[in-house]
Amino acid sequence: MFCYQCEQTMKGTGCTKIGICGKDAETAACLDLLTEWTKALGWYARRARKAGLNLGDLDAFVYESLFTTVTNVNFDPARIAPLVYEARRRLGDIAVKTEKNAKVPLAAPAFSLPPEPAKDIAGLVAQGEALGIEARLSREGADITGLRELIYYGLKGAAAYMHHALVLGTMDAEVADSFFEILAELNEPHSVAELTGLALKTGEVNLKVMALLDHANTGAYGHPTPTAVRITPKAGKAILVSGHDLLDLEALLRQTEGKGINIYTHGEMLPAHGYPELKKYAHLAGNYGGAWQDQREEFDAFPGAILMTTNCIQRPKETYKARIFTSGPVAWPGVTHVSERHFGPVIEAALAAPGFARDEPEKTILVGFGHNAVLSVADKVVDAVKQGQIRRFFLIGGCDGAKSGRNYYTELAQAVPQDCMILTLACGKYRFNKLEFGTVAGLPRLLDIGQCNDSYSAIQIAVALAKVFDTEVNKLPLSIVLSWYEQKAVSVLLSLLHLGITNIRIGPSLPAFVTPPVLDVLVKSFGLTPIGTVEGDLKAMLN
Ligand code: SF4
Ligand code: SF3
Repeated sequence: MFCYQCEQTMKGTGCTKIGICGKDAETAACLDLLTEWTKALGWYARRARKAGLNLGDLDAFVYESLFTTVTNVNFDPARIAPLVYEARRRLGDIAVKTEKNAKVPLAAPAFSLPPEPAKDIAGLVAQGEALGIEARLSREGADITGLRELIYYGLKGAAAYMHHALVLGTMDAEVADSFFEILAELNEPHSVAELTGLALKTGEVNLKVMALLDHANTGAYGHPTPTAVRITPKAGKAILVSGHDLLDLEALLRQTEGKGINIYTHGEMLPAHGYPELKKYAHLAGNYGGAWQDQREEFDAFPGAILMTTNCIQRPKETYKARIFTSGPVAWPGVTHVSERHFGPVIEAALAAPGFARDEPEKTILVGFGHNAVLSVADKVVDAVKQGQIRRFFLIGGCDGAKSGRNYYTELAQAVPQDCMILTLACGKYRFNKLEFGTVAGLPRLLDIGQCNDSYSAIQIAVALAKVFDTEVNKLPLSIVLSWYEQKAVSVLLSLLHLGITNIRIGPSLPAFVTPPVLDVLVKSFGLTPIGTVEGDLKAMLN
């Protein structure tokens, strides 16, 4: 196997025997095979759309396939194989329909299709092994391969967000066509410059997708409002919900109403507490634990059932394997997968578990500072900046992870001067969101904007402030320091670059798939900077 798609990749170069994430070589090969079929499907879909064909729910299938390959989502070849077969079936179907529709004979693609999917998983694994990144590295070299991966990872992240928007009823034909277009281009030969352009286009598409998801979330659940969230348990039976899927959480809240079970959020589900239509459920009791990488200890200690709605799942310990469940694209061999949001088995497991014996003393943190909430106090913020009460804004956010070096983000947040405000989002916030930051100009100094996709909110806030100050985002007193781990962070970064936002700092280490010449382009064009020391970076940002 060879995989270098996430930040914790082995030795910063690539996982070759087993993933640090727990992905084994069989799963990696099946995911590589799915990748190649999805790209080929994209090529045929673009051709069919150009011919004016209606492709039905193909977009939903493509989003699901791409989402499945994101880090820490699906570790189960038995659940990946059906997607490979379905991709093959759909490709054949579209090819036939397009041919039938055509007035002149159509040119065949210039690339070769993956081999006809084998009948069993061992056969699929053998096929996937021959199609991995290594083959392309030796064919196209590190720069081109890395750029193609950058684009593909960005698209995967965008697909995850689009999947969430779609389950809430949002569809968008233009976005679907853009996905097909980018996938199609990944099959074509391209120069470094062309691929860099395609990477920025991927960022543009992801920006649209994040806007759609923002609309879908706020349309379904209202605009988040500042909300104190309990971070200590209450006595009683309990279910812990992790991941990003708000619809899963809502369905579970409905199904557990009146059953005496408290629902706790974990990881990226924390921002759910800010949404009026979710916090109205009295049994949405609080937030438990920290970011994803601490789950094996935290889930072990949690006295109830656990539901993983999206990434990041880690290899479950035997101690809780029977009371952890997956939904949507998430899968782990031997873990019960809940389909169609029928959470009966999760509820039964929660009722069978002991639950929390007593109320712990109440402690809370604040969430719910989406664009609507922040912009409702924009006048106050602008006055405070004009009067010198707020010197600067720091956006410190992104993914958390297990590798050392991430204490940089805690130390940076702590070192930010008292007259500066910190905006945060995604699971990287757990590095500091339970610390006391006090207030500035009568406002909390730490504002939790939401999940990683709520980067859209951060962008809206920055754009609105730039308008009030009659300047551009890059000239605002704003510094952006991102932490990345998986591919959604890649899509967010590409969106920021597409918007022309410069001087972003990124860490804790640089992606293995970005080669020095490509990094050089990003540094020269966008001032993208690897994080350094807290002291040095802070000095530079405050200057
Ligand atoms: Fe390694 Fe990350 Fe790939 Fe897992 S997702 S195999 S940790 S690079
Ligand atoms: Fe975290 Fe996995 Fe990226 Fe939505 S939950 S941010 S790492």
